[in-house]
Amino acid sequence: MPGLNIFKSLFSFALVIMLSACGAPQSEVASNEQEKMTPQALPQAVPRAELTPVNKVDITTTEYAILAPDYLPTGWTTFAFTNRGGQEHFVAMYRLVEGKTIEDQLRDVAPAFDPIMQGLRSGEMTKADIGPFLEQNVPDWGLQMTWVGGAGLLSNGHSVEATFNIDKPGIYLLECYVKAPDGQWHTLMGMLHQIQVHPGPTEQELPDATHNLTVANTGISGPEVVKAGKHTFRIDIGENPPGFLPYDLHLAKLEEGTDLQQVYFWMDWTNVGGLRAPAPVTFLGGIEQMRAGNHGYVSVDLAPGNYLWVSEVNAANINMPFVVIE
Ligand SMILES: [Cu+2]
Repeated sequence: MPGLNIFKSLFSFALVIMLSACGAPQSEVASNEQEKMTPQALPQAVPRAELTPVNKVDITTTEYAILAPDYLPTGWTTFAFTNRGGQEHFVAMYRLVEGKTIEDQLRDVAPAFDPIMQGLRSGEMTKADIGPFLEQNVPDWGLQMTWVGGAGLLSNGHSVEATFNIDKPGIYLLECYVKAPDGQWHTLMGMLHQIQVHPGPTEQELPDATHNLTVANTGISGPEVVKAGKHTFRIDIGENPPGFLPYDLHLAKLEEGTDLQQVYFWMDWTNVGGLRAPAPVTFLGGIEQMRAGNHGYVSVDLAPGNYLWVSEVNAANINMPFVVIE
């Protein structure tokens, strides 16, 4: 349903155990083909000693704020994300069209989403009305932000590291558009934060991935069993879904009796009750929306149990359960 995806984009609002865990350090020019080579054979454009470390940034969420820097350099960036709120939060990052700022977003784009949810709750609107409503009530530039990543859904009291590439200077926003228990958007309650990005390093040392995941229109490919412990998942966005909003990928801990259909329903903000706190599962982080061809990393410490990778976009199809063993 393209209209819905457009709406979403307007709502400025990722038994084979890869035990060969520690690959060689990769410069950002490393290709997938290169990754398949042995560590000894991996060509490097720049010696490791000359690579700049990934920029590590502390990000904290509360109700209702995103505590983050106001300025950052371009380049690979790790969000060391802690959720100190009581509700689920995420931190999606996108670049605005040149010349636009958080003031423009708050005045011209974000408010359009309130009447939509009110209309959906009351039954006066259906999902089919969302796209046309936004086309009439949001300027074109509101459709044209560039999603670069950020840290995925995180339950209260948890921490995670998400690494992604901020590729160009510009005005970026961090946003959480989870809904409060009363249905109000976190965005409009204070969870929109502007970051001005200036030119940074070009050759950086990227995380060593222990596992690889790829998100495509047919689903998610990756390991179905992993060992307990600290892991860094490399998440490649292989394709874009139909419509405007690219894929993201979130990690959820499944419990005995977790209703997967309920989880998939919850991932879709256009559902009344969708993305509305509290979530039906514990979220452990993830990577936020990125266009096809990009990738990011999620570093988490996993205890034995059952888990789920799931995207906000088309969650009923773009998901993959996996098991963590001793
Ligand atoms: Cu939030």
